[in-house]
Amino acid sequence: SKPAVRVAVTGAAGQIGYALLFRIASGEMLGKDQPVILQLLEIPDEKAQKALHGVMMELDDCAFPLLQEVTAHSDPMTAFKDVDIALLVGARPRGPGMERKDLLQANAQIFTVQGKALNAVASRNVKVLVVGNPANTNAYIAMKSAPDLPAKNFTAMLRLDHNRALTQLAQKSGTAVKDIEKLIVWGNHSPTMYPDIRFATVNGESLEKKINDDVWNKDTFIPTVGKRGAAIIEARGLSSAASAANAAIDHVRDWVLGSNGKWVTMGVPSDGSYGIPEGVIYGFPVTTENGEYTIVQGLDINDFSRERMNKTLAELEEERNGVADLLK
Ligand code: NAX
Repeated sequence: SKPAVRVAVTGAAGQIGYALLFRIASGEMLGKDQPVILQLLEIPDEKAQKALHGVMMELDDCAFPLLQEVTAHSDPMTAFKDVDIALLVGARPRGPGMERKDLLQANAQIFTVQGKALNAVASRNVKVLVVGNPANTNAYIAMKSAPDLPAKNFTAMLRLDHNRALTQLAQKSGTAVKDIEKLIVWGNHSPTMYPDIRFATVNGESLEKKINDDVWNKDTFIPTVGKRGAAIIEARGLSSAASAANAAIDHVRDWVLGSNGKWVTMGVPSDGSYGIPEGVIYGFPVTTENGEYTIVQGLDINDFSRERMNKTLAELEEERNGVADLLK
């Protein structure tokens, strides 16, 4: 059988971790013929480590045929040793009275340390997905902290936004999600993101024409996708977890196994495409093949789209400026 792939997951005792680990171990992320080793990181705190061991007991109790080994860590230098894939889920949540700037700084510290650890000990071709918020800026910090690794291997999760948008579109148009293609979510994983339906098709026909409701697009669709995370918190009393884990599985599966020509949204370091400054981790339409993604080129950007794309870019640049001192 194939040699095992080493997968690190941080924040492994958290709620996304709980929805994610069992699906990785069952082969839904890397394939039903791909053995995996899980290297799980949690904070050293006794309660977190105890909870992590509880999750590992449950992993044992699933007797997953593909799960070769599971290890628990409190130090990224051991957790990331030789990993091929790193899912950076753990992050500092916003506490009471915490300002956005404090949140950025606290997370910048975590992702500096983790970026350096990846740089030191991970596989030289490690694929990194940052889920922990602010995801794009955390990915940027980790990338900048890992100068010996390929920058293109640092990505942020926009796939949940993409999937949320797909279902909104399918419901509005009375079509099936599986038939919708060429949807894009540009920019930051935050309410400023821009879900762009101009190129989307359903069974090859223009979805925008089929829906034919510009007011719905601007006043309902775009804000609904942008505020979906808050709506879930309002309804559930907890933030999205199963859907976030599902999106992480989708992101990595497509990256590793290929999207078969389909467009998917990934937060990736810009190469300057569409006027987005190089290095900014930004949601782009990509196709994936042979373990590499390629940004879809040649799309026409109209005034409305440019304005939206600039707005979400401005927020990312502001976040980056807020942590610039830590990256010197
Ligand atoms: P939880 O608070 O349930 O779990 C997070 C876990 O991470 C905790 O167990 C904590 O001990 C651990 N942790 C914190 N700092 C760590 C560190 N330095 N190293 C290792 N572990 C650490 O949060 P959960 O609901 O699982 O969400 C995790 C992150 O995902 C949050 O930052 C959240 O905002 C973010 N999300 C991102 C989404 C996206 O689309 N990009 C959507 C869902 C989610 O909101």
